[in-house]
Amino acid sequence: MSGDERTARDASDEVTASDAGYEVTASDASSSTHASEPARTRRRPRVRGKARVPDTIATPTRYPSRLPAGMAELFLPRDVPVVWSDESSRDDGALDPAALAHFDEHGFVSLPSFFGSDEVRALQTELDAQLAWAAAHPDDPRLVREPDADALRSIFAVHQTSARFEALSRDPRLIAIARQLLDDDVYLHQTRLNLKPGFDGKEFWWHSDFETWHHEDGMPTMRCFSCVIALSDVTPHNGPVLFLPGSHRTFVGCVGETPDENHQTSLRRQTIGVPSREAITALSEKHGLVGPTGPAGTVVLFDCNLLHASNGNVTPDPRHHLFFVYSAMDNRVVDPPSGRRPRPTYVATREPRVLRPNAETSLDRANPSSHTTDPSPRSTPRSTPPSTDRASRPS
Ligand code: 6CS
Ligand code: FE
Repeated sequence: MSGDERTARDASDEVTASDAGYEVTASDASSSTHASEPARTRRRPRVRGKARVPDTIATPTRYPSRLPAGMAELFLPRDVPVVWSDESSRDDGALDPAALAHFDEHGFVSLPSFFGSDEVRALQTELDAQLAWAAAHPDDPRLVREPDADALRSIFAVHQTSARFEALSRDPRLIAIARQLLDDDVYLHQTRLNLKPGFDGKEFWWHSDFETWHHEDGMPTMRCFSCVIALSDVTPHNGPVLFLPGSHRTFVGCVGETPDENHQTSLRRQTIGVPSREAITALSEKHGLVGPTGPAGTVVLFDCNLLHASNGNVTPDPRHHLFFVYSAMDNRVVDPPSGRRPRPTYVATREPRVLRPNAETSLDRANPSSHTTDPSPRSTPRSTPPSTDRASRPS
């Protein structure tokens, strides 16, 4: 058995960072986040060894990753809650205890037909409007294309390009769930459409979102989750998101340093910040692998550190997803641990705004939202590329 295999197989419960020469102490941990420590810290990673912080990490972090070649992959037990609120503070109308327990244990929960058929029709109409807008603005930086083709893979910051989706992100049901899971006011760290058209939709490789959001965006800790709204039926065949349930309780520190402007390639095909094949094998043997399915209107919630991936779509049927990434206000982004320039604000907001529930949801409106005004916080005209955002340049 190779050293890598041994490390990966021991992975899930014990910290193996001493091989890598790390020393992360409690005081490092608290100074690394620039945010208040979690109210209910369960267990700190016990990482011993001589301090040898690689050049890629400028600020101490309790979640080291992007490690230089030759260092060992790390497996750190989660040190913060998955469900942050206590029983008493849960909002009515949010997840029931069984759904909450499922999310806590497995790192995700599927809510079939969360949105009804009228709502789904309205969302699909809005999807079509977004695709038409994208076709008319092919150079907009919010558009991300497939790795080896010009086909559209993602549209980022749809809360800027679609008034309807922006309003949907503040649907009272979703806000109640977000507040329940995160126990705080919440903001949108990222929104996007992930398109997987029939025949042409390509895969997403295994990764933890938090690994990237921590190292490239400066998200302090795992107090964040994705809300995935199916805009088309999701079957076992057309590329459902696959999860390693339970993997959200292990942070995998990945080997491979971050290239400059990594997002320009990583959003098309991620190769940096991904666990080794040995790690994925070990974690899937330990936890199993699931791919929740359901009709359009199904909602899947998953923790920011849950390992996930999806296959390409060789079927004729599309698999289109709308993503809202909710994060706690207390978990607002800081400077990334690398000291590098953070990613553009259309990928990760740097000016969080508290989301207030929308009394009248966007779905009450009959027509797709207009693109004549951009509802982004700074009211950027839609013709202005968001790459010129102040926060996307070093300050
Ligand atoms: O890097 C990111 O932020 C994005 N990339 C992936 C593969 N998942 C999460 C997120 O959309
Ligand atoms: Fe992801």
